[in-house]
Amino acid sequence: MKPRKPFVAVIGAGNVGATSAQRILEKGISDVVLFDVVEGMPQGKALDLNESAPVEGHDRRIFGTNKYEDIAGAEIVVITAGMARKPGMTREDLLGLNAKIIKDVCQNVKTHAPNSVVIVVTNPLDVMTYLAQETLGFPKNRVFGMAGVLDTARMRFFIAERLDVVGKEVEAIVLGGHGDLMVPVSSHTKVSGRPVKDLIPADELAKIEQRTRDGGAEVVALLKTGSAFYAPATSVCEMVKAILRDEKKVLPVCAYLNGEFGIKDLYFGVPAELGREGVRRVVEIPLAEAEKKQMEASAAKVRQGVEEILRVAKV
Ligand code: TXD
Repeated sequence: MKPRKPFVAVIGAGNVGATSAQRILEKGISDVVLFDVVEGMPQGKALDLNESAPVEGHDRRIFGTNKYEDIAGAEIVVITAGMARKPGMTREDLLGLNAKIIKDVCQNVKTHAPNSVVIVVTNPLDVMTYLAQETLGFPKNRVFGMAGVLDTARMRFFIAERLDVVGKEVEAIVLGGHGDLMVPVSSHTKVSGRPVKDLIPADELAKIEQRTRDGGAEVVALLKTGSAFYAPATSVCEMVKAILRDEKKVLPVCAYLNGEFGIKDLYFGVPAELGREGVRRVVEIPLAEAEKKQMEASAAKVRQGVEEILRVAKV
């Protein structure tokens, strides 16, 4: 049996990859091909997930594989292959380790799924997305990264928890690089239509913003053996759905910038409209002066990482 088109290929069947696959199947979005280099592991997880379908009541199928030929025809390729952080590690510590993996994966994606839309998840996210596009050579709107949906979800939860409301009532957006300098845009944050600044005192809001920046590390410190995967997988699934269903939905995405927000030749977290062809356009929103400065600092840090990767990976 083969996956029914349009289907999604997930590269890396670890925590984020397998959980993303689970979400895609259980929400009935598409069939999935799950690839990993570890023999038997993607096949085992696929079998386990297929066996859940009768109880879950969906009709989607997943196929586990160690052969890149099986991703041929995928509409979307989600790349989660690579190392995750351990306590005390920054995302940047993963740079050299994951660069090799991303290059290998992307060479294979280029050969076997040349028309796909590619979502990069591997950290350090903004730099790996840049490297992925360089290696793939695909149009830049067909290669982008997942981080902003996750960072924003974290901020929405922290605000919802503080105000004792449901998370979906909180509208927020976190932009910039997926690192310590990410930019929670409180000037655009609203709860049931009301500006958050009218609901939470400034000093408490600043703490929530900082907790958002440290959101990944907070989970890593508790888990000790790896990093977050439930909320990351939900975020991947949200992007996959927007693309496959051509929703033209605006989400915070690590997209290629060519002058937008005053930034050039960089993959960076910005609001972007997603549809079947990938990023349809970057949506520029007005920012407060302080937020603009934070965006500049974050972009400078991502650029440093890109320069390092170009040296290390010799693209
Ligand atoms: O917001 C975000 N972008 C992120 C990113 C949120 C959460 C996790 N983030 C990063 O995703 C994390 O820092 C890692 O770099 C990746 C994957 O995290 P995950 O938690 O899923 O890591 P695992 O469980 O260790 O899984 C990684 C899998 C594992 O099964 C390896 O066998 C596989 O990657 N792997 C490979 N697959 C294919 N090809 C190659 N070369 C390869 N090397 C390892």
